Amino acid sequence: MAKSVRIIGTPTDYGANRRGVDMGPSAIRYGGLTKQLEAADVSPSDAGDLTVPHLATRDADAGAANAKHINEVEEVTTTLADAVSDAISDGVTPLVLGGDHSIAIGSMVGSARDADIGVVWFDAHGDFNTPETSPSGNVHGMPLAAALGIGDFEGVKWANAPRLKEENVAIVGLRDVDENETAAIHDSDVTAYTMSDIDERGITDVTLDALDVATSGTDGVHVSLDLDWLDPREAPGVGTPVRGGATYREAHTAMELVAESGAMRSLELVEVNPILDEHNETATLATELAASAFGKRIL
Ligand SMILES: [Mn+2]
Repeated sequence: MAKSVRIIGTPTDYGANRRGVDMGPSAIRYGGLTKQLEAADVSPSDAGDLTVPHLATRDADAGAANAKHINEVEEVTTTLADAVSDAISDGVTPLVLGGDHSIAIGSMVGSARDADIGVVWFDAHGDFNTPETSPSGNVHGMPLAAALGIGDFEGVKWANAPRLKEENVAIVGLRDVDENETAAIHDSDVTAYTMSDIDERGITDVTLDALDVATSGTDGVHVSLDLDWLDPREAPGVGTPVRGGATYREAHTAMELVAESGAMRSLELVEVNPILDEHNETATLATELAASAFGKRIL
């Protein structure tokens, strides 16, 4: 029987510094997501988009300067956590479409609600800032710290995903990390692989190690794919592109290994920004990578 997948659109840009990433879910759907998933022999159903708060005067109402729009981010992630948890309870794999990367807090909290989970985090950035350390105050640079209970998020309670352990979190593909983040990652039990590690050891070894970290003693893995993990030549439609990223084949190989592990409990595709994209190629690439993560093969 084909594996069932529930598509959950989360059209928000409250965590980001560039507008437009809230249109990511539409762009990814338009990029052929359903067809790609069917080619991976899974059975997709689309739950539509979650309701996201609308602010008429967005910039004037930014909330705390060191954690912008924290109340809106809290609302979105709380709604998303329930949607992810409900999908898993229904025996369906949630596929979350962002939206900026702040939504990952909700995905992880929801995925961890009734299980011990690991996380593999494909990203150019550490996403390990806190309101105390963030240079920008944009929450999309903070979701890993938040979900691990690191940092003071203005008393917001979603920051605690009590069943997510640092030793089960692996970041893959780092190449742009703030000084404070470097210290925080070193001080934690999170495992981090940089692009240099991928250069030296190859994507297969690094991804298999990351999956070992995330599956060790857990019930399953949340896979968080920030499209800025890829090189901007492959994925130009992202808010914070950084040169020297994963190639097209490296990204597919990593997702194929995720599928082979059989451990993926939930998946999210984030930071696709159609306003910054070229002919929707980043969104289309996201649909292809999702298919690989769900088991699509060349032969
Ligand atoms: Mn990110």
